[in-house]
Amino acid sequence: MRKLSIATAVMCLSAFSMNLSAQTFTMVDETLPSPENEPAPVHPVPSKRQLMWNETEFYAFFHYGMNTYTNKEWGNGGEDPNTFAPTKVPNPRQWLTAVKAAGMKGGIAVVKHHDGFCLWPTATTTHNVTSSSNANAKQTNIPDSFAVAARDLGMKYGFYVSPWDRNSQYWGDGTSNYTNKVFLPQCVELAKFGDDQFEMWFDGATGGDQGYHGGAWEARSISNATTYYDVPNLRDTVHAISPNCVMWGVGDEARWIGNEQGWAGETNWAMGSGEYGSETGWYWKAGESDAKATSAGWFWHSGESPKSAAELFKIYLETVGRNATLILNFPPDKSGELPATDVKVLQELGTMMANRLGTDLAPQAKLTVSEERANGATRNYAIRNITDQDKDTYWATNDGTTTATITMEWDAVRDLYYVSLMEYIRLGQRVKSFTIETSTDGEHWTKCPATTTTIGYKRIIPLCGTTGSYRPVKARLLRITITDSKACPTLHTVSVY
Ligand code: FUL
Repeated sequence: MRKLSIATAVMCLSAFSMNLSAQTFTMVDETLPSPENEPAPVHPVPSKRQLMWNETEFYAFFHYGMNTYTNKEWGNGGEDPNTFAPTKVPNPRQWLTAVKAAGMKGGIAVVKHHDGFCLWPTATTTHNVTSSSNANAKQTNIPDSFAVAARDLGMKYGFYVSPWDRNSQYWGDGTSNYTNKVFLPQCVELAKFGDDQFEMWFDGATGGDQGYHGGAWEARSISNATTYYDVPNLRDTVHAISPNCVMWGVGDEARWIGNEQGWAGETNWAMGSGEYGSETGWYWKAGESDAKATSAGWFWHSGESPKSAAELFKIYLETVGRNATLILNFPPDKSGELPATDVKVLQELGTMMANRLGTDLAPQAKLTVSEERANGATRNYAIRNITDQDKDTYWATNDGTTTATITMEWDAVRDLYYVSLMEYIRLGQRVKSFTIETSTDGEHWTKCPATTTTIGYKRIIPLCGTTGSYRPVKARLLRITITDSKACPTLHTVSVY
């Protein structure tokens, strides 16, 4: 964004005072050239915390709590605290270590589900771990041990705290007591477990059959979550403590992708709602896909088994590879640890990720491009920027050019499987369509059959045309043609595997 020079601002000010025409007065003009010649942003653009959140890409969900011991998915809130009886002290370090092996960069721990039982000693309710007579429960403080382990392992972390609370006498009682006495203070307690949290997860579920509600055993509901939970205040309060914490769902800073099956639309805008988003959305709200890695439910259930590494890799391609983040659920069992079968599949997934997406061939390719934007005073927009692994550099065309061709050429025919593209989303999501073609000789080209519309933060295209197979295309050249863009395209990374 460029600021007007003082002289220009003064001229505008005098014009403003002469004819009082407010329309002619503006302090920011994105059409004036800047010394760096940076392209003007295409709004909306992500906030700093939304950008950092997107970079987390692939992280785990851990559903653990009262339901682990009742074999339920939704408790009614009337559960006896003694039912929460871990056979060992719950071990978040083991959870995070296991998912790190699969290439995940962080995790979100459920610390209060809809049954209202809190997995930390809290001043807001007696329905918490300290009320269980089990010795391991008394040593349980999930937010604390989860945050400590995450920092030790160099991972990002956050908490799922259910707004809907079927234990609380106050929830849905027609007053603001629940929000002011229970929910907001709980979020504050959780924010204080670390000012470096990346996401707080607020589920949208509200209402259902009878809940305990302090003994009332009523079916209750609320009509508007945003006003009931006083969301603007909630957001500001949490951000004042943990400034980079994206408030998911009810918090409105990132969106649910619209299904729990682990896929996003091939066309997927970071604005709007659902699997596909909306090209014309007014504010930035990128998609997160929540998916189960196991067969039974979000919580652990006896007899369940994990999906195979190949199935999980396909989910990764259809979410992270389609401009969404992936939060993949692995439920700890009654011992408070992830079962050995889950740990094994996570290791297999890690090996598969390294084998399939670990060696980028793009830096070795000769690059040619139809146009490079004119240099700024200290920065350039050269095509080589897309392979330098520096997220602050990018390639762009000049203003007014919304189509472009990038060709990569290797010294010999290679087996190519995937192309990964990333827009420089600090300047907004811009590309509307592109094509990918490969060639062995530079004369005959074959178009990749995958749908190639939006890119966004990241798009991974399987060159064989389908996410379900792992088949190479033999090629010495690869051509990316951007066929439509909202403004000059800006790409910061292209990788080829
Ligand atoms: C849903 C909840 O109702 C489920 O129990 C689970 O926590 C899932 C991730 O979100 O809306």
